[in-house]
Amino acid sequence: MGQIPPVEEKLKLLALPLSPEEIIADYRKAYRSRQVSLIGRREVMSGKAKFGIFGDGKELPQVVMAHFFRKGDFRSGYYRDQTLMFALFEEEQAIQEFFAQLYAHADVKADPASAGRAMNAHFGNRLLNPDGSWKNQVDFPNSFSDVSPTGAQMPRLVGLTYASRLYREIEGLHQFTQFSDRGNEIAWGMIGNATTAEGHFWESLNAIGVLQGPAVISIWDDNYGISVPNEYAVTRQNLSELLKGFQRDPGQKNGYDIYTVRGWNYSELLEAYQQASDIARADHIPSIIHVIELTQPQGHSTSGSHERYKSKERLDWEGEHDCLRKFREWITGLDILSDEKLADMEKDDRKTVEGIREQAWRAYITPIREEREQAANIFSKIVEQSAHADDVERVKSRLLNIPNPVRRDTMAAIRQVIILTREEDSPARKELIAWKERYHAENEERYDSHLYSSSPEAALNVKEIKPVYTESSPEIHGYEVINAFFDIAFKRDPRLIAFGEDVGKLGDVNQGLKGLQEKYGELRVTDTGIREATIAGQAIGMALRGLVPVAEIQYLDYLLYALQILSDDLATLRWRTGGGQKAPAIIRTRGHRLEGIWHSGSLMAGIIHLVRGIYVLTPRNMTQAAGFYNTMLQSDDPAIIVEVLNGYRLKERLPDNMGEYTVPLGVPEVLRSGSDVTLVTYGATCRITLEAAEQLHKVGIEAEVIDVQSLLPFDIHHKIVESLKKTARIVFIDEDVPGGTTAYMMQEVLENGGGYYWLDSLPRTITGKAHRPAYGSDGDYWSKPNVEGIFETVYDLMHEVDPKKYPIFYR
Ligand SMILES: Cc1ncc(C[n+]2csc(CCOP(=O)(O)OP(=O)(O)O)c2C)c(N)n1
Repeated sequence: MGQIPPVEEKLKLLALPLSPEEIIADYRKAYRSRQVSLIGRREVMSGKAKFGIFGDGKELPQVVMAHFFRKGDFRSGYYRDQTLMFALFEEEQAIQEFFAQLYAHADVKADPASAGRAMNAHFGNRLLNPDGSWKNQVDFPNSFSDVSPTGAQMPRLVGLTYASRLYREIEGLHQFTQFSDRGNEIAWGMIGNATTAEGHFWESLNAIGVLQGPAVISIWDDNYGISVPNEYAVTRQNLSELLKGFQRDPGQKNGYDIYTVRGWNYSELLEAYQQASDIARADHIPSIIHVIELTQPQGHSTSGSHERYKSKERLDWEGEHDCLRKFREWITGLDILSDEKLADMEKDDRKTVEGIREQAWRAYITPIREEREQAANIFSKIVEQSAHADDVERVKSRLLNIPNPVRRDTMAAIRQVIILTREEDSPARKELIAWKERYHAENEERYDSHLYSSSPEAALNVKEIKPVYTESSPEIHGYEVINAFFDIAFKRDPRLIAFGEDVGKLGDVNQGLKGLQEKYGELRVTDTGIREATIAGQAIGMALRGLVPVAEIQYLDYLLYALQILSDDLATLRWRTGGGQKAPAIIRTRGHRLEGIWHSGSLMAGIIHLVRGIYVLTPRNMTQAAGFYNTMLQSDDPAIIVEVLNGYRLKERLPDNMGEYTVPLGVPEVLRSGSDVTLVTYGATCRITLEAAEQLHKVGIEAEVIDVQSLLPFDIHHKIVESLKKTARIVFIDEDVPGGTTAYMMQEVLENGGGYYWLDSLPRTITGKAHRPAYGSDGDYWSKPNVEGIFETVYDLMHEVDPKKYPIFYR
């Protein structure tokens, strides 16, 4: 096909790097992708899938990009990238997987990107073996798992691209050939025009520009973000103009190359992508390709039609500039292939896509129908043995009449039958209950697994090694303890990279990394700009590429800037991919009490409730902190470690086995024993609670003080309940808001641990105030828990128990 010499001549004149066959193959890929969009939309409209969002109108730049995307490269994109994904991977399989996800096929083999957990068009390939270990990333194109918050793909792009630079420039990393071929990998970012109004976009662009990683960032500009045109989103309505400040000077390395190309123009696209990727790969110079004049033939998604907000003129323009139509005209115009031949191919291709879709549907619906059948068969047996035969029969026929059942239908019907026959005890009913239990467990596994690692490297599998002290163990400052640990950690693992604000030259604001940049180099202990979201993203991207990042957020209060990324991207990663991807990043920060509204926060409830999937560790001192770092560095789970801000200048004894000892997760420590009341706390309040316990002792009250140590996970062996069995009274203490982490701890102990059973008094909480902590020592005293307040609350509690023995003397 298309072997006519004049065509090749024409292509030569156009300086195109592709043969006629390759061009036709591109067209067919784009065409098949369009069919996926059209057929996919139909599936939603007919009720077989719940929601659909497709890549129509963006096909051409993506088939072009695929020519330059190599094995080992990374994609960090969004829901419009279906054509790229079909082009990068085995196409039939990729299309089948696309439909499987559209139907929410909850099987990792059918939907390897998300095992039925994510909405359609949330792409990502499996980077892990079934046992949770890494695959060889250099053996295939890599796609980071997508998330729905638009723009959230950008912060991690910082880390994906920066990893290439580190793999190239740090000699100690050259041995990790499973992850990188000396940093030759490009990180490809994709973003919609409207999403460029997000702060994440600009922050990431700036960070990548500073770090100079090999990123090629494509902006798919179709002039709209759902219904909102660029005039409401982009200053002067022209992104290319806005981006000019990022443009590198001729001959200089610093900055970006910027291309503006029309999304329907094949040769323009080829030239831009070839140039951008060549330069990025060879010289680590990033580029932005602003792809303009794109369209959205079916509108934004299946949730509404674009006729509501686009004018007739715009719709006509979109019809004429549809990239597929333009590409076809270009092919026929150059006589690469005739209109008739293309039409024949299109017919075949449409049939092919329909066939793949049908296979995906069968694979999805068949087991669900079979399970329904099995349940219905047991219902039939129950009918023969039940006094409620008619009712059960009705439930059964209603279930069997649902045209496209889901598992919920079967489960709900089973539960109805169990209720209907509650007074009966037939063998068939027993069989149904056993079947239900199994079915429930299977479905729990389908949707609940992989929140944390279950691999041999899971943090919970790291063996506890206790710190060892001898008479010669020196007493040193807390910051020196942390420093001693990191020195050992950097020496033993070349993959360890620490970065953050004031981390490099200064060695962090509290000196925990003091002197380590000089020792291990600027690339391993590195300063960054003030950009918490992309510090988090940088850690995520680096961790996904096999590095071991310790990303520092200077103060806990500023974690809020990074929290969205940590919550949406890092915390969900392993779960949303059904165990297909992981990013074992460590987020290091410091908090609780010091001075001032934004340096004393202890926003722990906000954090723990938003980052399930990341462990949250709250060491009370630097010895415990170092032990936690050591545990996490041996694991493949991510963690946030909150050091105690006012602990760096306090003296601690340096364990003799620094670098060896570990602190286990989810294991509280009893800091003081007592028999009257259990005081449960963590972090900075450990010290003041211990002081209060000493004062209570002086008035005859023996308090048991327990440091929970890690909030996620929380007391996995229910050690606190053991204390409660002894004391029958419990108080939860922290610096968070009322009803914050103390309420969480109470629920963990009383509900999950069954502690309510042992209570003889009302459980209490002692917390910070609902407002932020005020500045100064008095501000602190009246905003946060203090020794005297803890004393009085505990004394009140004991007074209720025995007013004669504990008379009130302070009111
Ligand atoms: C952070 C965030 N805000 C809002 C939304 C809802 N939303 C989904 S897509 C979209 C429009 C995105 O437009 P654009 O970036 O131009 O990409 P396009 O869909 O046009 O490819 C919006 C507002 C979202 N998913 N995430």
